[in-house]
Amino acid sequence: QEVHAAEMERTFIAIKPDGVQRGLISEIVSRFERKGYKLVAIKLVVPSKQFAEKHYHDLKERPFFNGLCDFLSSGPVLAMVWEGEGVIKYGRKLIGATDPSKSEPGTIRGDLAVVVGRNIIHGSDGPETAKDEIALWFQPKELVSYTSNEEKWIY
Ligand code: RTP
Repeated sequence: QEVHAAEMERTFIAIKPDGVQRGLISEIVSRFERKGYKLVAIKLVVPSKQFAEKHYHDLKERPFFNGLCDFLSSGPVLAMVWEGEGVIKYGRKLIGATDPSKSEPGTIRGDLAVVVGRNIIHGSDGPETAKDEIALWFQPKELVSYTSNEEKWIY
């Protein structure tokens, strides 16, 4: 059966420089894979400070904005787009609360991080931001549409 790939929801997920440096790429990618979500784009990039400021533009007024943008642009970031039913909201659930000291065990931040300034991963917080962030980080041709054999067992 053809799975409704066209209208499937997509979210932007990034492993921040701390997660990359700590060797957590495979651990994090595998959690999204095993859940049943589909990877449709992935690349390793070192964002410029200006790019980081664009990504976090909503937080411009926050006291930690400058440090946050410095940090995001301090090294390689693994940028990804994941697709699946409910992936925006449930992806945030897999990630856990912003502050790892409050994230539940079993979540990515709960299991793998300690402080809010080094919380290893970012995930879009809603459909609008997902759309904007995917467009900011990826060109349309970098998003790969394909049918995986597992889909008929997931949906
Ligand atoms: P993210 O966008 O990275 O998934 O995080 P979030 O929505 O859970 O949290 P948000 O409030 O949007 O904050 C974005 C990132 O800013 C850093 N942060 N630092 N008090 C602090 O020092 C502080 N608060 C937030 C975190 O890296 C957070 O992920």
